[in-house]
Amino acid sequence: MSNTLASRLNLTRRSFLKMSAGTMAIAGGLVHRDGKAFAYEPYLRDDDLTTVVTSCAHNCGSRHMLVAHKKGDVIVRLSSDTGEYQGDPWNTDTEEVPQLRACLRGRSYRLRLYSPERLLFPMMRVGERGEGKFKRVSWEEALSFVAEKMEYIKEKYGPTALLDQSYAGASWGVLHKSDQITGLLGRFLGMFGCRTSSWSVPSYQGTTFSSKMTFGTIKDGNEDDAFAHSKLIIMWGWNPAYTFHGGNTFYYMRLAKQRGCKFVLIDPQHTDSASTYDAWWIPIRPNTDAAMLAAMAHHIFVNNLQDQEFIDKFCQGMDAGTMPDWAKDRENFKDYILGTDDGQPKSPEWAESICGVKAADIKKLAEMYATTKPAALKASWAPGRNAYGEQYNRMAAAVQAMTGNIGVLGGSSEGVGKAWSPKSTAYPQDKYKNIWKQSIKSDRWAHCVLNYPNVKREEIGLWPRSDKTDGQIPNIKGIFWQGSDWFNQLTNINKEIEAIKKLELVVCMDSTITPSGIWADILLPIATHFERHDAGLPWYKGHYYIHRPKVIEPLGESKTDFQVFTELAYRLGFGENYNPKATRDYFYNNEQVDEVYLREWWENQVMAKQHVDLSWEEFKKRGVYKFKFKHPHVAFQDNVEKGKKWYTPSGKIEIFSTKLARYTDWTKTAYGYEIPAIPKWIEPWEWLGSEKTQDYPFHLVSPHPRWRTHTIYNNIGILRETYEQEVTINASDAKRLGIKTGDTVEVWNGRGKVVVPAYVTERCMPGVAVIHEGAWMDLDENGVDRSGNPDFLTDDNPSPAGAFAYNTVLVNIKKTELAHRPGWDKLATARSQVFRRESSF
Ligand SMILES: Nc1nc2c(c(=O)[nH]1)N[C@H]1C(S)=C(S)[C@@H](COP(=O)(O)OP(=O)(O)OC[C@H]3O[C@@H](n4cnc5c(=O)[nH]c(N)nc54)[C@H](O)[C@@H]3O)O[C@H]1N2
Ligand SMILES: Nc1nc2c(c(=O)[nH]1)N[C@H]1C(S)=C(S)[C@@H](COP(=O)(O)OP(=O)(O)OC[C@H]3O[C@@H](n4cnc5c(=O)[nH]c(N)nc54)[C@H](O)[C@@H]3O)O[C@H]1N2
Ligand code: SF4
Ligand SMILES: [Mo]
Repeated sequence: MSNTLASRLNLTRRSFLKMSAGTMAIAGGLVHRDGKAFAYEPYLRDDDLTTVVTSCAHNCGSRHMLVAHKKGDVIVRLSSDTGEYQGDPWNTDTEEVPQLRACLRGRSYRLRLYSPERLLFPMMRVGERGEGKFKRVSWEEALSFVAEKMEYIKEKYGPTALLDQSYAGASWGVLHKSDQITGLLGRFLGMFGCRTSSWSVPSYQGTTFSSKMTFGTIKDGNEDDAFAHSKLIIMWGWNPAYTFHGGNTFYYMRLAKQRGCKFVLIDPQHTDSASTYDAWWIPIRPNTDAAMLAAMAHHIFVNNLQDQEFIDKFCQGMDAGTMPDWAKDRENFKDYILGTDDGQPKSPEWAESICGVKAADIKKLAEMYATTKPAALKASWAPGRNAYGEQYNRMAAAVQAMTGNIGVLGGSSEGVGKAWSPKSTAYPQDKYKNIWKQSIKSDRWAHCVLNYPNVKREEIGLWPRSDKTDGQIPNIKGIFWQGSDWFNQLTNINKEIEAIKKLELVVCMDSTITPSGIWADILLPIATHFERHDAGLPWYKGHYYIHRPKVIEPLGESKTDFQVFTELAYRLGFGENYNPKATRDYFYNNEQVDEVYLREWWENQVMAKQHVDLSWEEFKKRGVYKFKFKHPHVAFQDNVEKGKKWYTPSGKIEIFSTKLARYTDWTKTAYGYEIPAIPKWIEPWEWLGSEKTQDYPFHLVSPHPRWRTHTIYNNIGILRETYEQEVTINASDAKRLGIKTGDTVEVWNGRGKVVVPAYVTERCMPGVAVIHEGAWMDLDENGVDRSGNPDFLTDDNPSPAGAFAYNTVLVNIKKTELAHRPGWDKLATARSQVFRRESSF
């Protein structure tokens, strides 16, 4: 760094020298230069190793313990919870205090940590965007580049020009966070004064809407141990054997099974969860769930099986008797179901033609659910990740309520399903206020960029934060990805590819070379959770904290996100405000500061507010703290047992929503379109009942993979051996198309084309195709994706309440001569060689 640059950046000579020395010290210790760092010594016994308790990470549905066994600064083995670390006897594993045992992904983490795709140095693009050509640069060059571009863009395009696309990759730590609400990037761009936020959650935006409208909160979930008390569990679009929703869900469901619980699966595919629990499988046409639930409600009403006492006491708008006085003339739920106003009873026979489920089955299930007490209808998110997905979620809540299964142990009111709340943030929240300049629906950024300024509010789900900026369309010129691989994961990637060409700055902060990173201008190498100090939080279910010490030194030149943002903030003039406990040399010396944040979090929040009687030092020594509750946590138990009001305008469970009923001008809302005040079946824009099936006869759903966390772990060879990225289709469809298992096929629609092998089975209903999300996109010269990433086929058109319509997709399928490449195995390794060869080593 030159002296002029040092003085321009307002560095003292002392901090300048420290920085230079630090840089050299790090370069001297580069791991990949040191052959020993990668040497395997296979027969090391535990006595020869240091054992460190930490937690697994990422947005995977759980948060388990990982125990690192290391030799020097290298992790040579990973194991998991044995029950002993919280101070209990070895092997403690009870219903109250279960072990937090890692899955195969977590146990293979070493291969991700030390993978060839690991990003070790800052890299700058030298070719065209997306071409994948980068050169190694110093941190100094990288940060100067970013800071200068940021100032230029803000000056030229105003306060909404930088798009925050942080997401949950670094989730569920308390200090190194990447979410949109309390994450590090939001505050950084906000304090800088140039930020468009991305407001919608891909996972469950329709469900969020539903939970808020119906219950006034998204904390409508029980803790997983409550499942052990159910007599009937209906897995509605839920496959916990694959898509984890909590760390011990399966354990508690197995307890339920052992105690005689019956299981049902409503899903277009017969899942491994259904096999495990010997569930009654009801295959359903995708996206028709609201119709089937309406038909169940119909059968329950006409046979008077509803819990009328519960309805009268706790619900608004379930029937005429529970309508509020001010809306007596409006349609209530029962009238809609019986067809009083529109002349169409939503009977099982009506639903049969929509859902492809026999009326007799709908009646049988409705009776089972209404008469088995307690029964858990777990309405998962995938059927709500659809066009009008919010209607499915609202309908499920209505059926949960009419059977009185809310607020009781063994029942379920999930929705979003948040339950126990950890103390989740270690920064002083007041100082770090999230600053929003403008907010759009996350997967409409490309639409916004391509059509600016001729964009209507509802097209991008514009959510005004203040009157001053109300209606102002953001002029997006730059993107930051931190903890997200969103270029690979949002809808309609081909549209994103068009839009990214118009940007002037694309920054990717990641520990790995990712498919998104390939499209960036600058890659900043980020230390993983093994290389920094933090505490791990449960993912929605479970009540515990896991300490995450710095297990090894950061590989290569990686820095934590917090270090990078703090250093950039100093360069941009707000460093002290951004990270008030740090001084200017935090980029090289962060450990004490992080320790202070974490200790304060533990002492002031966990110990003081959650009545935990374990000192910070003791917590660090043990590595885990598990809460013991007297009873399983059940959402809304106090409402039902003690008369507490729900957080809705009426204080009741709102089947008829006060808020929705009172909107008059929908164009003034982020939704843009009318949403009925009671749940209704609304036909999706693409489904097996639509005319588009003439060209695209298959309905594609893209669930989450068992062997990956979205895109994470796609490059792990041993996990790869357990699966294929493939399209699953029914045997009768395959026969008609002349396709056998293992044949390479192309799957396409008007938005894109992907190439994958086929898997032929009876476990997927006819007319339905399944491709798991998260494959690393890999384009050929004609723009065809060879990896089989379904987001080349998904549509970015949003559902009115904001749901990402990931599962509302029609496609066609045929055998092909085109080549499938299962992600980047060879390519990635080769590519990472390119990354290194182009560097100065
Ligand atoms: N292993 C693993 N676990 C994960 C994740 C991961 O990437 N990997 N991701 C986590 C995250 S971020 C999330 S959001 C959750 C997602 O959790 P979910 O939304 O529950 O999971 P999905 O895997 O998308 O879908 C579950 C089931 O829904 C079915 N389905 C799809 N469309 C429909 C429909 O229209 N109707 C019906 N009835 N069924 C349908 C699918 O066939 C699938 O079997 O999972 C979390 N858990
Ligand atoms: N077709 C289809 N597509 C979908 C879905 C679907 O059901 N169908 N589901 C959607 C859903 S629910 C979700 S949640 C999204 C997930 O989409 P993403 O959030 O983009 O998926 P991840 O693969 O988890 O990407 C997280 C990235 O963060 C990085 N990371 C991890 N830790 C850190 C850290 O500490 N710092 C930094 N800077 N980076 C870190 C990881 O290396 C990884 O590259 O996918 C969505 N896409
Ligand atoms: S479920 Fe998630 S947290 Fe648990 S070990 Fe697997 S990847 Fe890690
Ligand atoms: Mo998600």
